[in-house]
Amino acid sequence: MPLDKLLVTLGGLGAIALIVWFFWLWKKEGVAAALTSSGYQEALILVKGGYTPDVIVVQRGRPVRLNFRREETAACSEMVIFGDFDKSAKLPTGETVPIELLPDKPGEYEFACQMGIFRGRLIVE
Ligand SMILES: [Cu+2]
Repeated sequence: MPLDKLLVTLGGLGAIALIVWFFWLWKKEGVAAALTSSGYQEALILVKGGYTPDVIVVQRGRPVRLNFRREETAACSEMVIFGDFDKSAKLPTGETVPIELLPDKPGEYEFACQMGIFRGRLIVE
């Protein structure tokens, strides 16, 4: 195949890939926390084999309350740690444990179990 034809073919394939990605694969990441009447941005996070949801989106400058509910007994998820906010909490099985944060800078902040196996992210916009 001559070089110019090859380039046109490759260009066409690239355009198709871009279109497929844009329409079918691209979606906004994460779950937005709900603003409650108390002024908190709240989200419930299920802890079972990981965090569900594992990406939570909040707005900066408003207090955030993340309610962790652990529904397993595996030692791995015993604690949740927010290193950037210097916060951690024990998560007894079957209890809902709130973690309150005040994110004042936009960015992405990781949270994880004590061994760093389960991971999630808090996106501050
Ligand atoms: Cu762990």
